[in-house]
Amino acid sequence: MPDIKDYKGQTPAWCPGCGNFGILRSLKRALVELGLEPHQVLVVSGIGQSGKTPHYMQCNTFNGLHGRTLPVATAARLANHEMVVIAEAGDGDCYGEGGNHFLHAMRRNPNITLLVHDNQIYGLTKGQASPTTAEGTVTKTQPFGVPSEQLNPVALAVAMDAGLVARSFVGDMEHLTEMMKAAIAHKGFALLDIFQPCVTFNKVNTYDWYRKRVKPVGEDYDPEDRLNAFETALIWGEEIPVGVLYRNPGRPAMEERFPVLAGTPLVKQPFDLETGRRAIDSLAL
Ligand SMILES: Cc1ncc(C[n+]2csc(CCOP(=O)(O)OP(=O)(O)O)c2C)c(N)n1
Ligand code: SF4
Repeated sequence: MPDIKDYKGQTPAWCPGCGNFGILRSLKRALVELGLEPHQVLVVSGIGQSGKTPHYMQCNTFNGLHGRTLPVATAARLANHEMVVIAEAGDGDCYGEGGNHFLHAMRRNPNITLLVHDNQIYGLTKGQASPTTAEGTVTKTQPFGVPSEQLNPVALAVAMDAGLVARSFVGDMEHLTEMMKAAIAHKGFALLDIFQPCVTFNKVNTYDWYRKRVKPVGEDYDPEDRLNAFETALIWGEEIPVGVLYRNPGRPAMEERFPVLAGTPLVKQPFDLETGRRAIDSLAL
């Protein structure tokens, strides 16, 4: 049985009180509770405070370019469909720089879990507005207030018929761990948008701000009712629903659409250098 200590990586350099600590702890707990050993897991990230997560874990890891976590995660999953692939991203990283990849990952539906550390700000670069920063918010680079409308990532994901769409808050680590387990267990693309207070650069969306608003969906909530899920995803204000907001277990995962991936993972298939060389030569102009 795996133990949480098996996943221990470098000591985090996040600010004391940062919401990222709760995400890191919950992820390790979720993996252990699912019985996954570090060698079975790949954690991929882009750039940002969220992007440092792989440094703080002991498993297969890859820290890539800003906004590019999803293409790397998708390619890794196609190369080895036995690997559990977790993509970590910030709200700026995923919904800003990586917005195009976010849309196309939802269309393709690879079996990966996307954890968005949604602190509603660019943390690493010291507090510029991100796509989820509320309109009108004053930041160092938007001294007259953010002029654009706030992106609603969960409504967008329901509209895109993403495999699983969930939201949680680091202030309730039990809930967060359960949501991570549901996202990882889902066969297909799973988005988990996580409210992660940036205690240094976001003085609006604090632990208290979230605590007053987040409200788990009830036991009788049906995540497979897409119209209701869309209405629920649109609720934002004094009350913000959290939980598995939408699920479509019927969509085939990307891997299932390629017959070549049905059996042995590509990384375990024999590689013939001569065939590879001929394929490359045939592409040369
Ligand atoms: C293509 C590109 N644009 C901009 C940057 C500079 N940059 C590094 S981190 C960062 C902000 C990260 O914010 P976010 O993705 O919200 O993550 P957080 O740090 O809040 O976790 C930016 C703009 C970069 N590294 N690459
Ligand atoms: S700047 Fe914000 S997101 Fe970055 S480590 Fe500090 S509290 Fe966390």
